[in-house]
Amino acid sequence: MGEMDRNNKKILQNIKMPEQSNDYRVVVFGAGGVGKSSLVLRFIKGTFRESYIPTIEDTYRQVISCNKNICTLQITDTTGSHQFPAMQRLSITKGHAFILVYSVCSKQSLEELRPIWSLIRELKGEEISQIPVMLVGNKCDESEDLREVTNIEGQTEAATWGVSFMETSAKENHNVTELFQELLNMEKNRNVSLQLDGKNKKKNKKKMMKEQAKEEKLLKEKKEKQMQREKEKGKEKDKDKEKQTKEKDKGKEGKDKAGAGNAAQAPAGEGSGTLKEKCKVM
Ligand SMILES: Nc1nc2c(ncn2[C@@H]2O[C@H](COP(=O)(O)OP(=O)(O)O)[C@@H](O)[C@H]2O)c(=O)[nH]1
Ligand SMILES: [Mg+2]
Repeated sequence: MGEMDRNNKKILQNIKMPEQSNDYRVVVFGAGGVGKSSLVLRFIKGTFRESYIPTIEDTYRQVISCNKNICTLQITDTTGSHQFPAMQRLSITKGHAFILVYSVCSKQSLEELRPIWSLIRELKGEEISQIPVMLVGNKCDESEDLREVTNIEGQTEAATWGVSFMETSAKENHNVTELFQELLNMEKNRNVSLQLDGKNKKKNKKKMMKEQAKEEKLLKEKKEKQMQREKEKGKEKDKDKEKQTKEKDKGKEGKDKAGAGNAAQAPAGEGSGTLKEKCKVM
């Protein structure tokens, strides 16, 4: 049993490892309509759209450098305040850095960030002082008479929270790359940067893509193998049942054969036992 548990642990670790070691996860929070998706899309794709399409939850990936290696910057664009609480907590727990967006044209959108900030502090505990957080006032391109939050008010709020502050415009592409670069600069536990090592940029990116494809393939293969084993286990059982019923019908001699049947099943049984456990763990 102990051996089996250890094996299961090993398998699970192998499956999860690539994601944990290579990802830097940034989560974007803020009320609906403040421009979260616009900021992310501007940064990732360089595009902007005037229309408002509510987001469920999207994750975008970009290759960045991390301790002189390459890793994936994973940006999660959340739904805003209507996010499911469990999903919100999970995003926070898994997040390495946070962008809290309000619209400078809506005081309420700044106020709506407060409970999210409290939750981040609560879930991160003491670790919070090490975590990059940026309060962002978006739509700074809008005319002064539409403004409800001044730059100073935003700065003051950020200072009270003990986080960094920036005003942006996804529309006019103002401070967007800077926002993400600043956030990464704040990370003290590893050296993360949007700039890939100049010379090796293309090579690195290719290598990264290759590695990711390889990891994905491996994961897929593992899952397929697991499914295959499950299937075989099912077949073995059916066969065994068939055998047993046949042998029972045969009578006396049948008992020995049923015994042999069980013995033959043993190795497969061990394998499928492991799988059963694995399913439970997962
Ligand atoms: N003026 C202006 N409008 C913006 C800006 N960013 C987003 N918007 C608009 O605000 C609306 C909501 O944007 P969206 O990114 O979908 O908000 P989300 O709900 O926070 O993801 C859209 O109509 C955008 O075109 C900006 O920087 N300036
Ligand atoms: Mg959105």
